[in-house]
Amino acid sequence: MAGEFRFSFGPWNIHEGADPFGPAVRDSIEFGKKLKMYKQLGFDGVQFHDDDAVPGMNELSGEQIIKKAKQVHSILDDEGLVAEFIAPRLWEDARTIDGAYTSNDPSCREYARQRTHRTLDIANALDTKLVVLWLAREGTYLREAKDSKVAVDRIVEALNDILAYNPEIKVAIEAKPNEPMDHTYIPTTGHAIALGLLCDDPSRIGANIESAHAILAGLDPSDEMGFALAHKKLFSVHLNDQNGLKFDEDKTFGAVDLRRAFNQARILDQYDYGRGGEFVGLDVKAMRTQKLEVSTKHLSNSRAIFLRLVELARSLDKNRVEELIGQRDYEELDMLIINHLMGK
Ligand code: GLO
Ligand code: MG
Repeated sequence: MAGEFRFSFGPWNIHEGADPFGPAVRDSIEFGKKLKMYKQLGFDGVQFHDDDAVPGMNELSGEQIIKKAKQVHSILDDEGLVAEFIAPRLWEDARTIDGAYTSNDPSCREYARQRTHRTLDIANALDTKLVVLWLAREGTYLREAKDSKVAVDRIVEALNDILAYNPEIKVAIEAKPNEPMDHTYIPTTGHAIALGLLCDDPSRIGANIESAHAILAGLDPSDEMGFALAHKKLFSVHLNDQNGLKFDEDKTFGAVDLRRAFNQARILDQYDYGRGGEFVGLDVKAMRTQKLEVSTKHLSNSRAIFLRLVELARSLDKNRVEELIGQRDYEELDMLIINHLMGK
């Protein structure tokens, strides 16, 4: 039955529409108001950057940070919401200009370590055991600027530090091949999982697969999901869509390539994604043209499209699929899928 999935998104997915070439076009919605929208839109989980939960955290003491995070926890309780994960925002501070864990400057790497400890304190206060690491600036604009072998060693060191700081924490690495960097060190799910194997407790390192990031790496997101599922490493997903190789668009799930989205919904449903408490997470942006009053449709639409595609995956004539696979008649299988998606 479609509907057994739990959905999440991050407060940054309700946004003002600024892009690198133009300012905000919508008023900001205050955090408390955003939280009130979750249930109305059909969502139960909140994804957090550390400073979404505790704004201005670099100016606060460790104790103050924990106190503020606990207040957020009680607001979540009041709204009937839970925190899905916390992600350290390691790409805005001046000390992360040249990367965080892979910075060439030891004092900047130490900043990243300390900041991550505070993130873990926030995770604890918000009662989530999952940390997402989008390694935004762990890469280069210029290949000769860093040593790629040393960079991987340093990321492993940072992961081991996280594992040691809180033995209950699991880390979902959100691989992305580019943007803001030219090249990153952990561009795909395969890299993320292999990285985990170098760590002190590989069982606690997995992946958060974002559809658009896989597409930007020239890969099919559902195959990336299959790879992670085979390794029991699919800790979270960031569903969205992407129109070819350009900037990271974070479009509504299924809005570009319905069949590609169908295959993601299908594999997640087929292998009981969510049974272990995983959320169907979205990472989608409203178009800049959208007016404030209707600037959350990308969220409810993505959710509705996902559920509709799950229904389609379930109603697909599986015997016929098997038969056509047996006959190796993939042209007919192609038509079967297309007809099914077209409601025939
Ligand atoms: C950017 C990423 C970003 C992360 C978020 C959580 O490309 O998708 O939005 O998902 O910061 O770490
Ligand atoms: Mg993402």
